[in-house]
Amino acid sequence: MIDEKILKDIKKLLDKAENPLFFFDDDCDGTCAYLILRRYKGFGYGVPVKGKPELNMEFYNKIGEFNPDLIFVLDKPKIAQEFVDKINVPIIWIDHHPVQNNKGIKIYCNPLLYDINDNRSTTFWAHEIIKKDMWIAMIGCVADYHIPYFVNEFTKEYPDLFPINIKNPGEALYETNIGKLVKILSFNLKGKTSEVRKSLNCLININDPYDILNGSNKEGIFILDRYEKGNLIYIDLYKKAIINNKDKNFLIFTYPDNGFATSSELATELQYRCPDKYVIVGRVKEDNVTLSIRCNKRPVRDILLKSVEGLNAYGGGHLHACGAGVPKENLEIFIKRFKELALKDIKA
Ligand SMILES: [Mn+2]
Repeated sequence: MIDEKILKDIKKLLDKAENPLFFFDDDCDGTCAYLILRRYKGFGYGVPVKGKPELNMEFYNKIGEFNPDLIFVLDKPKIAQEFVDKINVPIIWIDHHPVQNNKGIKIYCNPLLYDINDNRSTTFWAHEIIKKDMWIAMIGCVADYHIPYFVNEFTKEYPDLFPINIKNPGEALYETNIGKLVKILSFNLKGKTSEVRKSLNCLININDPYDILNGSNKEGIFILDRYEKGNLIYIDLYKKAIINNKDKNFLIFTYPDNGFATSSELATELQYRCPDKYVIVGRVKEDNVTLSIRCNKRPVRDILLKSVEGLNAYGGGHLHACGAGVPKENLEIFIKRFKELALKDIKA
């Protein structure tokens, strides 16, 4: 468990900051963590970090552009040491991916430092720090397949967003309005940078989740509208993936890039609907395939890491949910290795 003092110290630094800058992973967890901190502070620039798991020198120009006095890095598994070394501004890194050994981080807030089984989401820790915007905290936690301890309090306030009988994260995602909000938020984080920025600005200003669900003000309408456009693409891909679903142990589905990267959401939902299978969803863009891999029944990260060896590929993430990038020409061999290793685990 992360020490109360660390959480308090982070809040103090945020309170004192005159120009905080937030780098955050552009998924639901990273974004909700950002929203919780940013809404509390009332100002500060936010930079979504897309794609690659590392915050690296590509983002160095943001320091000169915004001239921050405090930097948050949220939900990014890695920060290039060179990036840390070159910056003369304190960095607070809140994350829940495998522990890294960077030097020069002011506060490294990662539950895995204290308990190898505690990988509660970045959003969860942001909420522990701020203790506000519980509805945003619920969205980020449920998106990361975790039901936080404050669920009962939340249900009392919003019974129709999260009914009392919901006990597991899969149900929470696919049978509740909080789950719908996860999808709404996720789809708003995709697409053109300028559109994503508009969505984020709306989310900073919305105080009631029903404004989104019912589209009852102009921010809510904008968010709902972008969601509905994305959802058409999503449903189409989902149907194709399910039709291809013949194998007993594996559900493997790839689709060509269409500017709407939704492998992660697809993989998570397919895993919920097909809990006995290893799920691999890949988006093919030019010569590369970006993969989302899920297996709730068995750990899958080691299988992934072994399968990418020597293939000019990368992979990583959580034990039961991870991602990888594989050159298209190596996809077949990757899948073959992955299946062999997974079948060994099934038989064991
Ligand atoms: Mn996360």
